[in-house]
Amino acid sequence: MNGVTLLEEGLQIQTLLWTRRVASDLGKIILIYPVTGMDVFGINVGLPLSCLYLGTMLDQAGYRVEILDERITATFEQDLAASLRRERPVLVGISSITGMQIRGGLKAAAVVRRIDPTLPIVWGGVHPTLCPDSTLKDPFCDIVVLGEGEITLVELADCLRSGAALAGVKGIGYKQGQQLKFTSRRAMIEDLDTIPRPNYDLLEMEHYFTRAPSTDQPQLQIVTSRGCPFDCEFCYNLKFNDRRFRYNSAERVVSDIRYLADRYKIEAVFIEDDYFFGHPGRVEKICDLLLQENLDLLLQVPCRIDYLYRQSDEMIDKLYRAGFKELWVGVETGSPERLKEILKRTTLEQVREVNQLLAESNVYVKYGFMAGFPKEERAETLQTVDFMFELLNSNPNAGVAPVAIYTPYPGTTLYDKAKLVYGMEFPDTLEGWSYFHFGEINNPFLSSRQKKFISKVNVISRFFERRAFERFCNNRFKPVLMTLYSLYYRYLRLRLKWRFFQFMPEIPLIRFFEKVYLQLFHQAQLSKLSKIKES
Ligand code: B12
Repeated sequence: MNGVTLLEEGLQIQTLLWTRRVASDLGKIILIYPVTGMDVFGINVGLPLSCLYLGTMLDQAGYRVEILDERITATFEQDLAASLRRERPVLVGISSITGMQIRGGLKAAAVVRRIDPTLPIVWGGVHPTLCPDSTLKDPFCDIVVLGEGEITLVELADCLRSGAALAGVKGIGYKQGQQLKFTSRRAMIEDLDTIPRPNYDLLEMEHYFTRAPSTDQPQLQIVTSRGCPFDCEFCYNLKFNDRRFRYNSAERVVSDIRYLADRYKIEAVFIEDDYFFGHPGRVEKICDLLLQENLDLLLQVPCRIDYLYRQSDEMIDKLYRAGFKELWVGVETGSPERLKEILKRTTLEQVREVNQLLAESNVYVKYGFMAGFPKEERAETLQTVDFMFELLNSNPNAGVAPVAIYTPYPGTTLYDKAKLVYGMEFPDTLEGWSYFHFGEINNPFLSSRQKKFISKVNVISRFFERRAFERFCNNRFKPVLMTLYSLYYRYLRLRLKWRFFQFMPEIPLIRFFEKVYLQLFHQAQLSKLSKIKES
């Protein structure tokens, strides 16, 4: 095939596999992506990848898919009601992680029930998969899909359309009278290249451009792999992906990136994989293909420190030249003892050495920390704070995310420990879980003094990295805000030096202003959008 690169040739064959299964129209399906409770346009309102991947498969199978994303519309319930009245779908699918996103899902389900009480409501995603019983028990749930839903949802839709028995669909839970029935587990999709590239025509793409934190360049988001082989005690992967790591081929990854760059003229891509670097050979091949394709994009990607620690200077340089200029590294804690306890299987020494190395490159490395792990003492939280400043001071290209307050999410080892060892009580209903919001959970394994202290650290750590604060000040108040920042920063460094954290009246004020500022920012964007829609 003249003029077609090897890359495209291989994928042309692949694409053939993705052509529509049937010519005819099998009906409509509505997929819902509720608000997550921390949605800010341009910052983290990224593509609803779950609904996009599912929608693409359903579209291929002959269904007309409508994705309703509550984050991007001010008239969500009306839009949903109007769509239901316009045409009865085969099913309504709701995507949810644990926490506030469930609340939006329940609100949507209530609209469905009100308008069409017999219409099947299908819940899927991380939370329904990790807590299937309490999800399925909920009156606003008819069926749960466990794990990745691409194949299951198509089979389920066909089954509901034909009236066949649900028992024949693997990987679901459904109600039979008062009983909850679960079918056998569906095997995971081995070769992710068999999953079609997302059909972006299913979305109003203009809403999903976020900004690369280090450069503010417009970016879109992709995933190139699923799962992670490690067993960090705070992570969902153990249960959700069985510690398996599955991935797209290097050719497919670069072709997907190229497609986004060509079609949407983006300058950056956020790779949202849990463990992108899981297969070093694939990573190197991706770099070679990116360089060959000369895509010149900024790639933002999470990364484990031990991967970087094992790389040669040449490979770090190749990563940078290929576009991997923004790395997000979960360090988790500055306490060696806690680090061991949570089975992160990395060391602070590795972080120090890599940070030194990256200080000589232009890679922007952003470190993530949590505080409030079981048994964590104040001194250990202070070790975390000190380590954050050590990293910032020894690398001008380093950044730190605000210290997240550790929250025991379902399906994780620490969740089981919190329950069994500390007698922590967790919600046992879907509604109960909708109020399970990170950082607002009463962890019994911490003293109230420690909880107060960690909450302060969570707030003040927003000011540790100047560049990160500056990013939120791109408006006419910038000079004033940055002057206030510099003053507050000096005041904070003194408090940290003197280890004096009493009487911090500004803490609740900062929380309040931040919440209002982000909400105003988001609402302003929403109203701008609805005006554009109306025009
Ligand atoms: C992107 C992302 C976000 C974005 C979400 C918005 C967005 N889309 O941009 C933002 C930044 C808002 C976010 C925030 C947080 N996140 Co987050 N996030 C992710 C991430 C990295 C990718 C999600 C994704 O798109 N995956 C790709 C798609 C294809 O996979 P999927 O969503 O699992 O969908 C598949 C299946 O689940 C299923 N499915 C999903 N929905 C549905 C619906 C139906 C009907 C069906 C049938 C099937 C189905 O089929 C899909 C295709 O196979 C995941 C980790 C991961 N790799 O998944 C963490 C993850 C979801 N986040 C997590 C957490 C803990 C958080 C935070 C608390 C972190 C923090 N401290 O800030 C906050 C909490 C937000 C809140 N309010 O509660 C946890 C959730 C754990 C849990 N029990 O819910 C995850 C799993 C990370 C982890 N390692 O534990 N996050």
